[in-house]
Amino acid sequence: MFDDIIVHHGGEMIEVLVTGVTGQDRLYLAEFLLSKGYEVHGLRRQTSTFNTWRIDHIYKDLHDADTLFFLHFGDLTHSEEISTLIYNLRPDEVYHLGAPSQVRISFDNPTYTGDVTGLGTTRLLEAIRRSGFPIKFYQASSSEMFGDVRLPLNEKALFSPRSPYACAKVYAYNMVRKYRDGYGLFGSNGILFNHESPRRGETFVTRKVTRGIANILAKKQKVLYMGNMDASRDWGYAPEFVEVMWKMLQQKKPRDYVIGTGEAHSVKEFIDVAFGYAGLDPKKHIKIDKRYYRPTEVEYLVADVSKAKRELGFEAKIRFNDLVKIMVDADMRAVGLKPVGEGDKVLAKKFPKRWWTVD
Ligand code: NAP
Ligand code: F7E
Repeated sequence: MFDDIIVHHGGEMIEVLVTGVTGQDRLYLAEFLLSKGYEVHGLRRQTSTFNTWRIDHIYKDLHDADTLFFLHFGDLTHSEEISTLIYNLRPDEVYHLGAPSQVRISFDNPTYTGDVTGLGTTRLLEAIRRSGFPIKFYQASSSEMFGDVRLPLNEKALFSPRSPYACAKVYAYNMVRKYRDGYGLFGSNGILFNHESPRRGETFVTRKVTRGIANILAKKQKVLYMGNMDASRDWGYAPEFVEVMWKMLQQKKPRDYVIGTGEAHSVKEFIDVAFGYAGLDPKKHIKIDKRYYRPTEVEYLVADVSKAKRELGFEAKIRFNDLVKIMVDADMRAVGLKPVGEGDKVLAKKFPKRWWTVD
């Protein structure tokens, strides 16, 4: 936790723009920045139906005098909208989290992925450069950029992307570095390994499993169809990861950082621990559906977080077993069941002063 750092400078409110606002990280980040006294502006795409239910608890009527949270329509594929927003808002910090983030789906939508995730980043960087404003920029880079390497990965490791998603992220990562070197932009890449929470999208593997368990217990579902259960990931807890995004932009110099827990576990282990915690036998409920396999898979990823530990004081508090329990408890609660409760106890013990709302 970084409660010690003061966020107001020169007596003025610090304004930030967070691209997208409905995703897992954006929501935690918005809550975190609001708790720090920032004025937060979120970029959202135009939709015909309401899609902001996830932010209802922090959204107030615009006419309330104490409102610090604002939403703006805009799409990362539109240069003009992005430039106008940057120019009109003149934010102090931009957290660029907006991207179609499902790796499997990026194989079906490679050009859209490149446009939003790759070029969308360049649109933002160019808008900042042209504005001439001294805006700090956080880029949501990803461990997927490394590809399939069976060693702990740090900031010096080479990239070997294995999906359209990862290729687009490598392009965006490099553009941030070019704008930093060429134009003096304060731009940092956070190379984040998988981070999860009860707010994780329902199609990502961890949430798919914990939600599936809750549905099985609630007798709404019997079978859970899974893809490659041998793949391993370094899974951390999202609220801790968004705090460190902010911390990166409070450093004297912009740098790139790998963030993870330093432990890898397989999908099969996740399933076994989660089902066991909920008192279920996975053999009775799990089936394989090869449609969830990827044309090129990343089988193993684990972080070496030495630099972030040394320079940012980052060390993940929530490890694999606790993460599983937190997520299963939350999904049981979501379907109206009484949670097992160990996840809730972990949260109360490790984060007595939480800035995020309990799911
Ligand atoms: P997420 O829940 O999938 O959220 C993605 C967000 O991007 C959504 O709010 C989405 O808006 C927005 N978006 C997509 N296309 C857009 C467009 N054309 N214009 C504006 N917004 C658009 O992702 P997350 O897990 O919070 O991750 C946040 C960022 O970190 C992403 O860039 C992701 O690639 C990166 N990342 C995530 C992880 C992880 O483990 N979570 C790890 C490394 C990096 P809609 O709601 O309108 O679709
Ligand atoms: O898959 C395997 C799957 O979709 C994890 C994104 O936030 O983190 C995320 O990308 C692993 C893969 O996340 C199913 O094949 C097995 O090996 O939860 P995932 P991801 O692909 O690691 C990175 C860091 C990002 O940057 C991304 O934006 O699990 N797996 N069975 C499955 N995956 C899914 N989704 N569904 C299955 O049924």
